[in-house]
Amino acid sequence: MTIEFYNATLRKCFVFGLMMLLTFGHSLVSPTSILADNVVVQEKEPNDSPQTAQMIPTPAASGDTVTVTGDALSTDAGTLAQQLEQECALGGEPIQDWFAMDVTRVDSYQFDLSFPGMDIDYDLWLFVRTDDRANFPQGIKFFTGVLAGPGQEEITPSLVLAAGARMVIGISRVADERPQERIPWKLTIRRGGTRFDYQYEDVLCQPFLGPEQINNALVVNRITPVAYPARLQSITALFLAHPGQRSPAGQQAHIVALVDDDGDGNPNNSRLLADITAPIEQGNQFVTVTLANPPAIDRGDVYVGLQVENAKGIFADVGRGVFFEPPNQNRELSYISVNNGRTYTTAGLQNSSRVRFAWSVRATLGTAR
Ligand SMILES: [Ca+2]
Ligand SMILES: [Ca+2]
Ligand SMILES: [Ca+2]
Repeated sequence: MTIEFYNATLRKCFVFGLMMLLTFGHSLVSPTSILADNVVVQEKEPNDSPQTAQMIPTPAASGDTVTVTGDALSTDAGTLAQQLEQECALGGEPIQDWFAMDVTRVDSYQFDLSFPGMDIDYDLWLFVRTDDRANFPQGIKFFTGVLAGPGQEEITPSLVLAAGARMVIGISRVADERPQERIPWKLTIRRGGTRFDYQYEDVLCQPFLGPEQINNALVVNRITPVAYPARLQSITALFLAHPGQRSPAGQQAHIVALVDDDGDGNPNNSRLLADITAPIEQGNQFVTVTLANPPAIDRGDVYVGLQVENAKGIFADVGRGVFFEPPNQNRELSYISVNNGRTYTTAGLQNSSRVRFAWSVRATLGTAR
């Protein structure tokens, strides 16, 4: 199945985008232990644009870290991320220091930006390099960002990154109380650990509304655990309030998880792992449900999703796909069932410009040991 939709109904909403950054970007993350073989790299200027981003090494194995040290003034040369400017109204925050890192193996990677001074403010941005210059003229596609207030470290979830992806990392010195002082920053990238946050889409700045013609369907994203045995710890789904439609506020969402033991990309022989009713307190929010005593998953795939119920204001919300670049361009991650889970087909989500999307459903898995 190919589900095509248009961007006409998208909401350009700065407050919403920021709220998402602050709430989801700062989801609870327990730092993983730092093992030996730490690599420390010095920043090399000029690294002031996505094109001149400094290549940095990738942590070689689970438990390894790569640390980059550098500094910035808010008046240093930098580059605005056009996508953020145009879609989020987050313009006016040039990114002074750019880095790039090739993901050689699928794993979780946590990005941690620290700096001294309670009145100093840096922000951290993550993009994925793309060849789709027609839709992304700077060659980068926004993935996520963390922009806490002055003095606060910026820490991402332990994001699962696809092998073959080139991550482009931006460090921005926000105008703060000491603009004349060059302040050092330290970026630490930790690979692996016991936590794996699966996020295939970006809804932060441009919360695309999903296809409203879908109703009473089950929509799920396929997750292939990085390591086994794994445990599904939580599922996080976005529930947008669609203009002109009933609000999902106060409704009960039906959230599901399936296990497909053979992991063949066909969930038609999957079994139900969880079927959870979750209250939606208000619209335009992520709802996270935590599984109690989840069983260990030894092999195969997990599918997480929800039931679309238009009458309750629950639609098939989507975000822009971030890991559909070569060599991952043929992967299908989003599926749909229109017969109550009896059979599923790939959803093939894209807009009229052939930009691909995924259901805005995420999950956290842990190691089961
Ligand atoms: Ca710098
Ligand atoms: Ca720079
Ligand atoms: Ca900040």
